[in-house]
Amino acid sequence: MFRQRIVTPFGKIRVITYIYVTTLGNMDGVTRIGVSLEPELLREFDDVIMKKGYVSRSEAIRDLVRDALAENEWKNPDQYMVGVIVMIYDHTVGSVKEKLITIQHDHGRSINTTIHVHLDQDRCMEMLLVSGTLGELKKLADEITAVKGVLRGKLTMVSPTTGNMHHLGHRH
Ligand code: NI
Repeated sequence: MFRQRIVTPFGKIRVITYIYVTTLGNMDGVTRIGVSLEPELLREFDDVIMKKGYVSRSEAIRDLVRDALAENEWKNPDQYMVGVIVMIYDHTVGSVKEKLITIQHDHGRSINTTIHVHLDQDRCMEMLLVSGTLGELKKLADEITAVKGVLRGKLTMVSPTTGNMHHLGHRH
């Protein structure tokens, strides 16, 4: 039995959980393992993976493990990445629009395209197609999500060399 820390991509449930894993056997080229979880955590997990359309827990856990391993690859801030920043903001809050435009001009060379959608009377969704180093893109996403009035921000990056995908989410 060993302890494995897995970072889940499901923002609303516990982000970090400890799963105790026991090897049960090795058949058909896969190793079967047993996972012990608190009942409440398992209920939340089942709920989320059902809504996401997973047909089995194994498939969901495999994706979590792949995400955790891919995340581990991206410790190099100089790694070139392409991605998208999605944000929801309330344009009636203070000077949110001016602040967001200033930040975007400061990072102009990392931003290829922006798409703006007016969601309702107050809320806007904006998507930025970005490319640059991991460090630059994280800094840009952090600056955006720190602006008062930005309700939700998410950076999704793809490594062009491996095709691995990486998410960084923020909620205020
Ligand atoms: Ni708008």
